[in-house]
Amino acid sequence: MLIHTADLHIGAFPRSPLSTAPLDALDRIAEYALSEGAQVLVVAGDFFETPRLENYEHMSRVARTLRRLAAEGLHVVAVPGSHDSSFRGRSLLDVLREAGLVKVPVFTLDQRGLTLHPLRVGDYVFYGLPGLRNSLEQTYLSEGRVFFEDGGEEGSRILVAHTSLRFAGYDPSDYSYRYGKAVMGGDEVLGKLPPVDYAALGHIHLPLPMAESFTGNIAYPGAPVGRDAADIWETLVLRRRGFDRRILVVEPGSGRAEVRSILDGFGVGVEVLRSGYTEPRDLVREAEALIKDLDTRYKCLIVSLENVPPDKRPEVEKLFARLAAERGVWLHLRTRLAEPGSLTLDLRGELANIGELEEEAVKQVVEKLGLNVEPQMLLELLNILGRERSPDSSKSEYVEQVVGEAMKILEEMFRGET
Ligand SMILES: [Mn+2]
Repeated sequence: MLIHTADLHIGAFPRSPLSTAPLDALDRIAEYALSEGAQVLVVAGDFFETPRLENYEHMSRVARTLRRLAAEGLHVVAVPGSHDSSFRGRSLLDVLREAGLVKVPVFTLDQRGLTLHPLRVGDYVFYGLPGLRNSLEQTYLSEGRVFFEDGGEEGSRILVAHTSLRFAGYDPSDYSYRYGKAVMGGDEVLGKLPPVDYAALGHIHLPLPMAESFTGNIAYPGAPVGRDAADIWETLVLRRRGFDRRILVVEPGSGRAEVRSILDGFGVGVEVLRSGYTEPRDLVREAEALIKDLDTRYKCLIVSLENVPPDKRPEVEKLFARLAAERGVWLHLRTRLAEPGSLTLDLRGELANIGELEEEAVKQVVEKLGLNVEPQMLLELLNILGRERSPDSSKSEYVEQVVGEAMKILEEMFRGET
């Protein structure tokens, strides 16, 4: 039996009260895996928030948890996601694999396409489809250029894939820009591949199908915590629908699996405050009452400032920042995205999600300004420049590293320019 999770995003919410929530979630999932007597814990991509996690305390905790699972004879199988593999395809998973703490199915890229190599673990044979930059894996899938290398292995075939698929009448790209374009439907993809008994997916942070238990051969468990305000918002929406965050317990059969959800809030409580007041103090008082009602380890408050007049916003923001700091609350203030200016971008989607929104914005800026630059490079540059300093590195180390990496990207960007 397998435990299927994905999108842990360890390292997300840096320097915020939520920064340890993904680590706690991993611990909790490990406990479930042990108590359910699972053979394998599957992490379908985005184990980490970034390819370089510089918080040693977080890394140590991950290593400790994985070592405990290894000691109990439980295997962890993971694939790189779109977040945790670098521009050059390197990932922290490489380090954990070398340390013997996770197993990563091998893939090779060549003229023919993407070839997935079998990895035998316990009763199962795993194939791993990584999330590639620019969702390149989608191209390979749609062109029918994903192959399984067949080692003649016996056992249930499990595909672990980090990609965006249309699913059970749900198109992720309709819903939010952040998932990129879903080129294909789940059935279509499975139809082009050798038969699998279960496709363990990652990338979409929402649980799909949104059912407690089902029989099927493909599913997104959804993220346990997520990585940004959009995910925290979704957690609230899930609860309003009587659902929650979850992991999946999977018993693969022949061509399909029996799947059951373990619903869990992973310690994250969320409240939303819509401002009807114009008096900042009233607003803060209302927020305090909401926070008091949260009895979870992690407290999140989303405040919509639509009704606060622009001249009062700085005061409101200051009051809320203080409140959040005092109460150890993760706070998200929602305002209008941007005032229309000379460069207007068409960024639809309900919520400002930094990751995918950034990607779309950069793409549009490059196009509208007619820049001769790969959007992906510019994004990489922005990521480097915007990186938080880890508490373990000195200011000068940090500056040296950021400048060094930024220079490398700049050199690459302007290579060939005369
Ligand atoms: Mn993710």
